[in-house]
Amino acid sequence: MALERTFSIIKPDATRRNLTGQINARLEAVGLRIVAQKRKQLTQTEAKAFYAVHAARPFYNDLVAFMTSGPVVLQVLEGENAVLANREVMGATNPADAAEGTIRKDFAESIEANSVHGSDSPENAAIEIAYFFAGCEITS
Ligand code: IDP
Ligand code: MG
Repeated sequence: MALERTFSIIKPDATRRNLTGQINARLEAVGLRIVAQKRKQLTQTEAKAFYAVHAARPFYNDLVAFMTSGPVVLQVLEGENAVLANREVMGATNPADAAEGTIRKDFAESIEANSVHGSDSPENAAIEIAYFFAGCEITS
């Protein structure tokens, strides 16, 4: 087991419903520590670049519109196997498939408006963290 960092976003559907604290409590309950956090309105450029891997998918333009439809909360989470631990507490992409007790099962509105983002690998976590946070903004 290794102390690891992952990147998380509380998405606009969740900030709109004032769920930041409830989602943070779920993260902390599974041992993830929020070592950096900031609320931000993403620009089109930022949302497009962040989801560039999905640029060819039919939902890309809708996804960018959704991610810029309101403020998000950008986070760096730290803990044992943080990438996997966060994916587990998030639940499946489609809330209809998400396990009981996961964030997406309990809060997501749809497969698109699914309340949270979490990195899918340590390599992508490092890239995503560096895109939104300077090293001096992250404190263990
Ligand atoms: P993930 O967030 O569980 O890693 P990805 O496949 O990486 O899922 O997709 C990124 C985001 O794109 C999802 O969280 C969701 O907001 C959106 N998305 C994924 N699949 C669909 C879809 O079929 N329709 C609409 N939006 C989707
Ligand atoms: Mg993903």
